[in-house]
Amino acid sequence: MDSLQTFLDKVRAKNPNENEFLQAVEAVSSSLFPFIEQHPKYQRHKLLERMTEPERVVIFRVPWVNSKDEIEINRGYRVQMNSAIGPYKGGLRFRSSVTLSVLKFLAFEQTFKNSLTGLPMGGAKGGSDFDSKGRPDSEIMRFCQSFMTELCRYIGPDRDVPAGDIGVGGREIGYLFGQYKRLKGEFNGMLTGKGESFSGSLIRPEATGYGLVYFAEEMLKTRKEKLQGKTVTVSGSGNVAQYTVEKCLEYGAKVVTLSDSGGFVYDPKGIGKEKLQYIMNLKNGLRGSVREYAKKFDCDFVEGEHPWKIKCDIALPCATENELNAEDAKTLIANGCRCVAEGANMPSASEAIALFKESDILFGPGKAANAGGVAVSGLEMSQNSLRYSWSREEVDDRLKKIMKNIHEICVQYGKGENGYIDYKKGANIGGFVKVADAMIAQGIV
Ligand code: NDP
Ligand code: 2IT
Repeated sequence: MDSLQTFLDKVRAKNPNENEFLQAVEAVSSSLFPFIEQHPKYQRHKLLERMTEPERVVIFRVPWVNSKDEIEINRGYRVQMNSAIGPYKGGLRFRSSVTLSVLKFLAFEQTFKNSLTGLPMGGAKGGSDFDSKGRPDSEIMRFCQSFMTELCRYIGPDRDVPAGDIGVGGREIGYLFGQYKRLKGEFNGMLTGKGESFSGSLIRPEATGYGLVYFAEEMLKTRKEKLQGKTVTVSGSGNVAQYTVEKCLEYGAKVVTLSDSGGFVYDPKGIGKEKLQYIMNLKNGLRGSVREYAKKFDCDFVEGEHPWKIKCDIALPCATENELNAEDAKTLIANGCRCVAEGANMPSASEAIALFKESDILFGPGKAANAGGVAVSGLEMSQNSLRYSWSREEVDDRLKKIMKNIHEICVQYGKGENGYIDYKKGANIGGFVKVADAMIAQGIV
């Protein structure tokens, strides 16, 4: 078996300039190498070498015609990373900054995350460098139709099941579903996050944010604390952030920030139910700026910055990767923050995570803390196979149990002799074991 350094050198040489992907691989393998060294049964099989090589990557042209009768060309992707434990599963991201490196990091993380849910789902991610901001629905529909015209060859309910991510919500999933059905003549569960009226699961829109808060509450419990009465900073203002705020309010916490690509708002009075409804109306569909919130509710908008300098007990990054760096971590720690749980994928830089650990702060990595979204996607797949739908209570109850179980797995593999729970280590090892066992059982494929 190669040393960690030799392994990483080879991955770097094979994937030059893929910074996000390399960052994720480094973070995961630094947890896994010591574990594999202690467990000889995982050593001969080149598992990490195989897990860092996607089973398949599809890159395709997405041509379409905009409202000014101009032709636009976007690039579409699907990274099918690992199918050891189930059909490929993972979201689609539509954003101008989408690259192969970003989607490879997300597909790699997804493999471990999906394993942690306990449901039979492999890892994948896809998307396009298309940005819907400022575009009419008719353009978004035409783009989605062109994207699906190619993607439909590679997906299916037993093959690969995409869902939403940044820039892809219920509207986009609806258009994508309609085009797949038309092309294939099949009404099936090839996408999750579908509308309630066409076999989507209840609670799927809420699931990532709700699951994050359930997970954070479990983390706090290990220190005999709870969310009630705590001050929380949240970044982002999209799907994950919105339902994170909703559940925080239900648990009696006070949320004082939200952000978007333009900056953040600080509302020391707290973002209550009505203000949250304003944010939902502002961001969903037309995708306005949170600057409007600051004007409407007479509070501060800080342009071009993240909310981590605001004093809080708990920080929940819910926007995007690398939005919380080492400086931010130092500020959070100095201001008395005691718990950071990631709603976004890889929002914290590696140096920030190391600082949290050094300072004995609870840190919940995305692959564990935000797994509620894909978990309810998995439950949507189950319901579609059954041709049946469960009630809100039933799905929410299953979601809670899954988040609790993921927390237990993190404790099982991450608790050190000094009692500190290293959730990053626990999630990486806990996610790895099931995929590794399945890969070994299935031979060299
Ligand atoms: P949305 O598109 O609904 O919202 C994204 C939010 O993040 C928006 O407020 C957006 O601002 C902001 N944002 C995006 N890029 C940047 C940036 N570079 N700097 C600052 N803000 C930015 O996406 P989601 O809420 O679905 O996704 C948020 C995060 O959660 C992502 O990391 C995603 O991978 C992760 N995630 C999502 C899941 C899901 O089920 N949707 C499941 C698990 C994780 P603006 O409005 O200005 O674009
Ligand atoms: O990052 C994620 O877990 C998601 N965007 C959700 C994926 C899914 O298939 O529901």
